[in-house]
Amino acid sequence: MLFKSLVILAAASSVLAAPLMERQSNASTCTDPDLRRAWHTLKDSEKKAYIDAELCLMSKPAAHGLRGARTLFDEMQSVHVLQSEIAHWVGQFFPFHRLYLRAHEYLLQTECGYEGAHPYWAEHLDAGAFSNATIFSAENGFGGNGVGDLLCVEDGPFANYTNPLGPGYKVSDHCIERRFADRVSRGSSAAVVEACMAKTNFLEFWNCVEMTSHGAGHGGVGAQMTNPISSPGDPIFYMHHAWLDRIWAKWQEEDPSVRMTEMGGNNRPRLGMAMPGAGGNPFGSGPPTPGLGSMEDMIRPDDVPAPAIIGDPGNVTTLNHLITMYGILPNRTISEVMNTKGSYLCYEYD
Ligand SMILES: [Cu+2]
Repeated sequence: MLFKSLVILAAASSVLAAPLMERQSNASTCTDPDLRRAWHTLKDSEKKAYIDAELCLMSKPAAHGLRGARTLFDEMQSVHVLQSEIAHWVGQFFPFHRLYLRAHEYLLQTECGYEGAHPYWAEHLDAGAFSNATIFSAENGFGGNGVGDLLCVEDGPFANYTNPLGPGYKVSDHCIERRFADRVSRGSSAAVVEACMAKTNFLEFWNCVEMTSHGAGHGGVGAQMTNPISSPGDPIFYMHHAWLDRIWAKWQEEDPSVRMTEMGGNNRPRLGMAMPGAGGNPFGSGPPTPGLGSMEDMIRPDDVPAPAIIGDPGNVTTLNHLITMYGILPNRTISEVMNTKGSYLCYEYD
């Protein structure tokens, strides 16, 4: 992608804008997909380009009027805060996060000149040893573990960021917090992923991944990442979810005639699944997170509107279900994001 962009840049600057523009749903189909690559395979210069673009989002003022957000980075987080309850333990868990990642990538590209595709964290390679993962390098990664009572990440590029959202629905300034839990991160292992990949229908596959690999990644990084509402306050969130999106894409590719249109599940979380383990780890995986408050603290403020479910009149998630990005990207139906190489999205994973 980077190479491709450079070629395009050399060819004609007016053409450069084309791949960065929001693709329209009626555009021609995807013939030259962007390649989303594993973080550890990127050159140092490519890692730096991604980190610099994320820092750029953290420096640019909010532009979409989302509550509490000061920067574009915060606004991305806010899109998750506002919809957490209808984006987890529901049918749109995978499609929502797929469009959400595209929104993040789109802002990196259009607002901050990022020319690469969204990388992912090949998390299974670090399962059981997140604290040693190179992605948390201070020099060319996301910085390391949190320190002190507040669990603040004090090394690496994001050490000085003040995040105004979270924990949960709260609007309160805090650092980016982490507390690695290597035991919990074992749940990101290749064996666990394989077990989910072997599931033969979408409902079993989705529940398997959300319960295991998804929770292990959040719990294994710890602190802010264990919060099901405000977790995108840690920029590693996007790398974790790109890995999960890759798992879904690879599963879909194993039987595309069925799995590119296979959707289902409930539109609202089953009782007890949205916020399991009140006072503990809300992803249901890993130890309680001291210093962040319990789930009881995460009272929904009156000014947060109840998330709306549009396009699905019943309680079963269908391809007509509308996913909203609060204006960062136009709303899309689930059907439009089912194929990463379709008429709307155009990328693949290595
Ligand atoms: Cu999420």
